[in-house]
Order: sequence, then structure tokens, then C-alpha cells
Amino acid sequence: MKILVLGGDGYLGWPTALHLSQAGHDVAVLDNFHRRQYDFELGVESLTPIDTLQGRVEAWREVSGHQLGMYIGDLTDADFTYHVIRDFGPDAVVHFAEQRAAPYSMIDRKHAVYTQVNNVVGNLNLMYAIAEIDPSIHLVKLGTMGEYGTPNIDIEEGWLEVEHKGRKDRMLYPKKPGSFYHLSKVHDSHNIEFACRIWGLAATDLNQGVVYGQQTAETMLDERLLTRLDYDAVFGTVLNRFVIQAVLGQPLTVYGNGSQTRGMIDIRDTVRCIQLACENPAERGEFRVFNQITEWMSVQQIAETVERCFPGEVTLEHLENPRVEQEDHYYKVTHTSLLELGLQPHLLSDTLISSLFDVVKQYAHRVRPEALRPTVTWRNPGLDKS
Ligand code: NAD
Ligand code: USQ
Repeated sequence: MKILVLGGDGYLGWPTALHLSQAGHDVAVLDNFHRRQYDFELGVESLTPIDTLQGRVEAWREVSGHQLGMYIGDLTDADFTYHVIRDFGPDAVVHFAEQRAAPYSMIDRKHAVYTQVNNVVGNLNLMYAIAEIDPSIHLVKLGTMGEYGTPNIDIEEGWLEVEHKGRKDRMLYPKKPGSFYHLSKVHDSHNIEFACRIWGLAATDLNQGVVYGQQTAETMLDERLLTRLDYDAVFGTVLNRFVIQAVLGQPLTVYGNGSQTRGMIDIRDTVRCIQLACENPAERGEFRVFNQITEWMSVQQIAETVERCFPGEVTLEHLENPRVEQEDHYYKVTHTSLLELGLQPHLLSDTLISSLFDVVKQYAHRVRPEALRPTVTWRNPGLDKS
């Protein structure tokens, strides 16, 4: 298949592009390098040193013999987006290319507006380009488990059978997201469902949980193929941060009482899930939703797992929660679709955590420890002025 990976310079887009290429697909990557710019803005950089996109593509050609196409530009530029869809002519487009950090979207009005414009407009341009140029292209869109929030009923895969006053309907599952970033994903999901319904597009929305890990079979082949690993309090995700904090001898920063629970997935399963979604496309007119997680854990359990695996002393520090989020809540998620397509999950193991310790130890000198402490809060900005 011809597969275009949008956001192909990012944490997940890069290893996914390699995985699809290694599986024999003809792959091109697209990126505008905003992720590298956020690092300049925040004064941090990926824990792992990452090569330029051009250097990575060249390294992959040397290591594997496979060529990756490359498009540099911004999805919010409609002319560019249309050009790429025409020029590459993909069978499937995997869309990772969004601003993805909840804290970044909550810094202030400017960052909230940037996040929603970037994500919603980029996705709309893409939907229109597909609809006008070739509506048979399968859109594989990265959504997030955080679209659902933490409802007091089981979370289904995108849709809910509802019975109300004696009548029944199949409705989009109600959403209760927890940041302006997570809201942007809800807006995307609604826009894509609408496009499937009215234009007959074929889409898979992958509501992915928090990803952990750094290495995949392909990125391990050469140091120039490493993917990024974020540790700062804005872009670092919880398990990766806890591993890095343990190695640095810093306390693991559990927000609030730590009983908030999140769906999780190993990066090796992420790349496999994308492959499964591409190779088993949605039907024309179908808005298909998969919950892309393999297990769920509370933040406290994640911290305790890291503490248990680390061969040294680890302390846990319960910080006042900078986010407004439910801590004690019900959490049960249906996630059978990807398993039915053949996913064999890597559940969180001591071996994985130990291998992450090794990666982190190698690059620990690159960390700026101040960046580990959370500074962005979810409080009403008006309250700060009074
Ligand atoms: P990332 O920030 O590392 O990668 C996203 C890439 O998209 C970056 O390289 C960025 O430069 C690019 N990009 C952003 N806006 C763009 C635009 N307008 N045009 C072109 N390129 C643009 O993020 P990631 O961790 O690899 O996440 C990828 C996707 O998966 C995101 O959509 C995210 O919401 C979703 N997701 C991530 C996680 C996680 O734990 N990392 C979990 C669930 C879902
Ligand atoms: N948390 C801590 N301590 C930390 C960091 C986080 O207790 O040092 C807690 C947070 O309060 C939150 C949970 O851990 O309850 C998860 O936080 P996170 O930063 O790991 O994840 P989140 O903000 O939800 O965002 C990440 C990705 C995002 C993706 C999402 C999947 O950045 O792109 O969409 O995970 S999900 O959470 O399922 O929505």
C-alpha cells in the first residue's frame, strides 16, 4: 500500500513510518517541525538526541534499503495539503500531525487557540483534500482516550446504544474531555464522522491511551533512527517521566492522590495497531472507532511499578494536582477491535521498564532538571489576576 504518515518527525510518527516501510509498504512522511519549535520555546530538548528528518530518512535508506518520501510543510496550508495528496496518491493517510500536549494547550489563551486552530483546521483541510481528490483514501486518525474523560459507565468503542423513553438509537459516545487539547480531538472526531456520513469517506479514529517506551524493532537498528523521548512537565507523558525521574534520583511527581486512571499502550503496540488499521481498512461511509489501549492503571500504580523495578532508591512525591481532573473515579474500557484484528499486546513489564532505564541512563546528562516540575495549571486565569 502507499501510506502517508502525517507528523512523521514526531515521537510516534517516525517509528510508525519505519514499521510500515519495513512491512513492505511504500511510505512518505510529512511534518512542519513545530514539535522541534516547541522545544525551543520551552527551553528543553528530547532526552534522546534526534537527527534531522533528512538525516533520518537517509539513515533508513542505508540501513534497510527502503526509500521514504518526504514532504515538509503545514497541514493548515490547504494548497500544500492538496498538493501532497495529489502528488503521493496514498491508499491510506495516517494522521498524527497535531499539537498533542494537554498542558501546552492550557498555558494561556494563545496556546489554546493555537492548539485548536492547528488541529481542527489541519484535519479539515485533510478531509477536504481526500474528499475532492480521492474519497477512497482511508483516513487513519489519531484520537485519544481522553476524549471520553472518566464517565461513571463503561467506555465503549466510539459508539453507544442508547434507549430513551422507549426508543433506541446508536449515538456517538458522549465526550467529557479534560483539556483544550483533548477537546480539539473531540472536534476532529465529530468532523470526521460527519464527513463519513455525508461524503462517504472511510475513516478509523484511534482513541489511543498514554504511550510509553522508546524503542521499536526498527528504531533499534541504528542510533540515527532513534525517536524522541520527552521528559519535561509539558510534553513528557507520565510513565516515561517517572522512569526518567527515577534514574535522575528525583522524586516521582504523582499529581494529587494518584488514583486517577488512564489507558496505556507500549510504543511497539502503537506501530502495530496502525499497521493493522491500514491493512484492514474501514468501509466507505464508515466512521470506525478503536480504543487503542492494552491495559489501564492508576498514576499511583504506575509510580509504584517504576519504584519496584528501579535498582536503587526511589521516592514518590504527591504534588497538589496542577490539573482539574477527577481522581477517584470508575474506569472500564472496551478495547476488543484491535485484538480481533490480531494485536498481541506487550503488557507493561519489568523488562520493558528496565530497558527504558538503560536508554535513559545513556542520555540522562541532557536533562534540565527544572523542566521536570509542573508549571502549567488548569485554574481559571482570571483568578490569578485578582
Ligand atoms: P509529537 O508532537 O511528537 O508528533 C506530532 C508531529 O506532528 C510533530 O512532529 C509536529 O511537528 C507535527 N505537526 C503538528 N502540527 C502539524 C501541522 N499543522 N502540519 C504538519 N505537521 C504538524 O506527538 P506524538 O506523541 O508522536 O503523537 C502523535 C499523535 O498521536 C498526536 O495526534 C497525539 O494526539 C496522538 N496521541 C499521542 C499519545 C502519546 O502518548 N504520545 C497518546 C494518544 C494519542
Ligand atoms: N501525571 C502525574 N504526574 C506527572 C505527569 C502526569 O500524576 O508527572 C498524571 C496527570 O495528572 C494525568 C495522567 O498522569 O492524570 C496522564 O498525564 P500525561 O501527561 O501522561 O497524559 P495526557 O496529558 O493525558 O496526554 C498524553 C499525551 C496526549 C494523549 C493522551 C492520551 O500527551 O497526546 O492524547 O496522553 S489519554 O490520556 O488517554 O487522553
